[in-house]
Formats: sequence, structure tokens, C-alpha cells
Amino acid sequence: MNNQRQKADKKVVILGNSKVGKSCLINRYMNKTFSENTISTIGCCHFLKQWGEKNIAVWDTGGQEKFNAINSFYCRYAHAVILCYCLNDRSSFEAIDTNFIPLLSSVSENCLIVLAGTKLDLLNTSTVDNSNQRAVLPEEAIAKSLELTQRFKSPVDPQGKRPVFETSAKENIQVQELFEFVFKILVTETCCELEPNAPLETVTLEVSYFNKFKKKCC
Ligand SMILES: Nc1nc2c(ncn2[C@@H]2O[C@H](COP(=O)(O)OP(=O)(O)O)[C@@H](O)[C@H]2O)c(=O)[nH]1
Ligand SMILES: [Mg+2]
Repeated sequence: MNNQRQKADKKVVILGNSKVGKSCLINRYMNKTFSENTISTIGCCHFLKQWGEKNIAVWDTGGQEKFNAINSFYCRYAHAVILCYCLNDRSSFEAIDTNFIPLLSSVSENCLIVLAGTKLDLLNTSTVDNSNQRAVLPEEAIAKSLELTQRFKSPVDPQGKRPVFETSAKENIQVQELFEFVFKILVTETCCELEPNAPLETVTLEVSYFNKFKKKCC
């Protein structure tokens, strides 16, 4: 069994309401697959990605409020947070302020904050009740991103790319770009060094984990 303890150099946490598509984003990136039927993430799960010489731990979380305490715990010393909202669901965008920003009190200094709108493919697919209309404008997400970048003193992309992505895990739009934007910024030498008192985290690297898309939850 290919199973070894490895130190994570950087930590990325994915937050957002339940059902916005967090686990599907990870599965699309890691496994290049998409499933219409997913099981809610209980607590949180992780995978480890080697990027250059760094190991980056990516933590998937359960979006329900009952997981706030554990999600807050997993945000400790995070070097990057991906805040997900569904592009056709206004309340999931508003939940970023009401439910998820309050969990970020113990992230690393200069934490990179990235916004990811999800389910882009659904927009304008005609439904009787218009439930698939766009509910969050790109300009609103950009304004929110600017506010959060200043507040968390996030590093900025040297090429000037804004940390805002509109994605579809289903149609594989902007998913690789999202994760690799985060990884590239995190591995730059000066970005987001580990806090002096941060615990040295180890996570279990199981190559088979995401291949089977089995949840390894804590
Ligand atoms: N149409 C569409 N559905 C998606 C997309 N991403 C996720 N979903 C669906 O949304 C539901 C919740 O996805 P999941 O990743 O489990 O959400 P999570 O609770 O945020 O982890 C599932 O039924 C997925 O198939 C997407 O990009 N497009
Ligand atoms: Mg999930």
C-alpha cells in the first residue's frame, strides 16, 4: 500500500455552503471526473499535492453550519482559502460574509483569499422557474475579492491576475486554472511563510484515496 507520512509545507482550505460544489472541484482537479451524485462531506477531508518541491495539503470541508467549529479549527494557519459560492445562488455568496469570513480569524498572516464561483454551466440553461439565472455578477465578486485581499493582506499575483474564478466542475471550466493559480502563488519563496508557532503538520498521503474518491474524513 502506497501510504506514507509527509509534512505539508502549505495548507489550502476550501470553504463554502453545502452543495455549492467544493468536493466536485477537487475531484475534477485530482481525478478529472465529475459526478452528479455526491455524498455530503462530513467534517473535512484532505489531499496532498506535490508542487515543485513543496507539499500542499488541500482540505475539503463540510459546508453546514454545524461544522463551523471544526472548519474554524482547520483554517488555523491556512496559507490560502478558496471561498466557493454558486453562481446561481445569491445566498451562497452572502454566506461568505456571514458564515465563512468569521472562521478565518486564525489563518496565516498574508493568507491568500480566492473566490470561486461554481456551476457556471448552469447559467442560462432554461428552466421554468428561472432558477438558473446568474445571481452574482463578476463585478461583485471582484469587489468582494479586493476587500478581502486588503483585509487579509493577501499576496497578489505578479501577472496581475485577480483571485476570482468562475468555474464549472461539470464542464471542466477554470478548475485547473483555479488550483494552479493558488499553488503557484503559495510556492513563491516569499509568500505566506509558516507562522513561527505553527504546528508542523503531517498528513497521510494515500495515492489511492482520490483515485477511488473515497472519503477519508476526520
Ligand atoms: N451542473 C453542475 N453541477 C455541479 C457542479 N459542481 C457540483 N455540482 C453538483 O452539485 C451537487 C453538490 O456538489 P458537491 O461537490 O458535493 O458540493 P459540496 O457540498 O460543496 O462539496 C452535486 O449534485 C454535484 O453533482 C457543476 O460545476 N455543475
Ligand atoms: Mg463536499
